Amino acid sequence: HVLTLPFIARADQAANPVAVKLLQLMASKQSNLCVAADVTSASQLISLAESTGPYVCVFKTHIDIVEDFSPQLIQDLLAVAQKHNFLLMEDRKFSDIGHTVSLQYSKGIHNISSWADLVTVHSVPGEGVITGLKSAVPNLQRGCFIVIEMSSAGNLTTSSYITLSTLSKWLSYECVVTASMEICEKHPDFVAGVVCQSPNIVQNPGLVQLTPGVSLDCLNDGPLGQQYHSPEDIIMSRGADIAVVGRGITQATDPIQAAQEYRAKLWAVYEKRVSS
Ligand code: BMP
Repeated sequence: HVLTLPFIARADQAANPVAVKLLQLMASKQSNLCVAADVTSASQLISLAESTGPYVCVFKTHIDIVEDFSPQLIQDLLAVAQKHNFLLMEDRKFSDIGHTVSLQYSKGIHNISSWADLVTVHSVPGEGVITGLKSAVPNLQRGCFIVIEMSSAGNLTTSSYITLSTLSKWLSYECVVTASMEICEKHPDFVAGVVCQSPNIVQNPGLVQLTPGVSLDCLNDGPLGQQYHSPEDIIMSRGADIAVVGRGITQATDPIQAAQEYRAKLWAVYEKRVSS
């Protein structure tokens, strides 16, 4: 079963080269922690990468929120990624037609395809969104994560309240998951994994499940809609391979200590999972 298979064994079964590298890196670094670096200045971004870098497998950015963005920031980010051995994920959530996403990926001031090992993409536009992204990076080792379920309250991707009266909602949810997984299977060279909240969506051991909404201290962020779960819940019950932690680390009094604590707790639950 996927959930009890160690990352290193799954690396042999991954088709996307970034997924192979990621699973190997997770095993060697003993980290299944992704930090969500939702900060708005270049200096904050670099100092967060420097301080949390030793403890993460993936450093996830929203590069369009950085107010003083410059190409130098990317050079600095790449240097820190190399120094601390983590991958860069730009959480762009591409969601347009293939032609447009290929331009959003490889053009503009952020030139995402030139530096981000991984990007996120919504499956809503259909397969063309993947072919569009792929067409922009014919000679680069790049990968994407398809967003299938979201962590936010009231999102339209949940099956958690299945009753007879919501049967049609459940059926449409099932269709979205199935169709999204079909896209994954059609593009194994480019799809590294999925972003979701439930176990059993990922059946292929070569795909990685990334799950946001993790906190040791909070259950939600009030009216903004984020919903949090514990490391135990996210790894054991929800099937996460990588847990995404944002404010739990970025807004901690001591982000280094918080990153160490999240890494240790998340890794311990993973070890429990594979030995069960
Ligand atoms: P935080 O832990 O501070 O709530 O941050 C969560 C991060 O994960 C954010 O960067 C957000 O964009 C991302 N995310 C999420 O919260 N839920 C999803 O379903 C998908 C996401 O990418």
